[in-house]
Amino acid sequence: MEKPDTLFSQPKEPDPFNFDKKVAEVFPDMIKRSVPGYSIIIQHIEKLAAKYVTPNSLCFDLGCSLGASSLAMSKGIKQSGVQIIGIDNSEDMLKRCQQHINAFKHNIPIKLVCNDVMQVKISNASMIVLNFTLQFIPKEQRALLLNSIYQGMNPGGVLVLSEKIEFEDNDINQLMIELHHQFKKENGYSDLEISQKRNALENVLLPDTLEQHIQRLSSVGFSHVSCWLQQFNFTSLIAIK
Ligand code: GEK
Repeated sequence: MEKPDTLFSQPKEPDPFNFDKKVAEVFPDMIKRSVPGYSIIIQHIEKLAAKYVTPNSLCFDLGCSLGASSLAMSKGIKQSGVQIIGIDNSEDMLKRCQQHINAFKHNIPIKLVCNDVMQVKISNASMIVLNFTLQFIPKEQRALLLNSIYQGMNPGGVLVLSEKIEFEDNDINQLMIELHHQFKKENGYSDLEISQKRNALENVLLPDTLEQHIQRLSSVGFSHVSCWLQQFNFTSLIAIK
């Protein structure tokens, strides 16, 4: 039974959001109730792994949290000689991730590394997942990270990039925020929880627009780029080298 997320249910001092032990404990419940489309994205990471992962290559899960995307890739991979590398800079998340990986049956080896994704050397990759991680990287470093992903990827490799987005049109932006908050309320979060979490994420999670993502992916060199899923202000893109 998943531990329910009640981290923002009581009034508290505003503190920037941090991926600490308390967040790690409730993370599966938190992400499902907060991120529209999350479960569909995880299901399709499995399907994309089945299609794109090639023999004797590496798969990277950058900002792996508790390993949901790594486990999805491992379920989908049909090829031999493949290794999955999960990277996260939160020790608390990775400790719990290791417990998840040990608890779930998986045929493909998954190695976990505690590091900043900006420091990771990527090579021989046929699939890379950035599932709601780029939004936490300083904006001026995002093109650098995508460039190192592109350079370390084999031709024909796939990147799945999922993000919270903002909209240039103010009315649409407001509407999407409202629809997202309604989604959270329907999932049992109170107005207090929604507003305290929103304050904690201010200046920590910095969204780009969909157009900025597409432009950045194209300018680092990806040949085929498209959004394949969007619900309100949450989206997932696919980029093929
Ligand atoms: C999933 N992908 O379940 N280096 C390494 N890790 C980082 C960095 C960084 N610079 N910045 C943030 N993180 C997962 C969900 S959660 C998304 C990803 C969310 C890590 C951070 O510690 C956290 O575990 C993860 O990125 C973001 O498919 O909570 O909205």
